[in-house]
Amino acid sequence: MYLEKIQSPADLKKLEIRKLPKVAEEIRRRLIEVISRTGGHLASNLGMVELTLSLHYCLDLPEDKIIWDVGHQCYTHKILTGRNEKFSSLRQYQGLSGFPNPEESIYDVFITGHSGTAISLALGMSLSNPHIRVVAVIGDGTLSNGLCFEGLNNAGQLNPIY
Ligand SMILES: Cc1ncc(C[n+]2csc(CCOP(=O)(O)OP(=O)(O)O)c2C)c(N)n1
Repeated sequence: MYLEKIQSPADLKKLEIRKLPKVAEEIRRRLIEVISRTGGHLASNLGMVELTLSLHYCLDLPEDKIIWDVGHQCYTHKILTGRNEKFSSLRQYQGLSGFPNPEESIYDVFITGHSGTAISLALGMSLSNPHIRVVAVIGDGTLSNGLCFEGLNNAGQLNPIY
């Protein structure tokens, strides 16, 4: 089992890329095992496994930031950032939140739950610190949100990539 050895993104980066499909498989099993008991966003998280693995493999968290837009797609992120063991308490009393929460982990940047704010948020963070990489993760459902278009327009004009 790879998951038992991954307590932080640094542990993930020690693995060769060819091992990542096996990690993805283990994460999917864990998601199904826990969510079938606790409830939660199953499909959104099953769809986010490879993307999250890639982001954690390429970025350097917690210096770099990932902003989860609706927030409910962050379960793989939780599993990879030292919360796998506690993941069985997802959405239970005193357990892990179903959303990102900075009080829960240094790898969570903001509490998100309403959709549409990620792009503007990522843009602001990127402008305030040009030395880090900030990624906004948003779904197709959210992208038609007016706030997203405002964020994209701003990003196009302010051009945060130096
Ligand atoms: C401002 C706002 N409006 C409506 C909702 C209700 N809502 C929760 S999830 C969701 C759809 C999100 O779809 P998508 O961004 O594609 O993410 P997915 O669930 O597919 O991962 C909506 C409309 C919300 N969270 N915030």
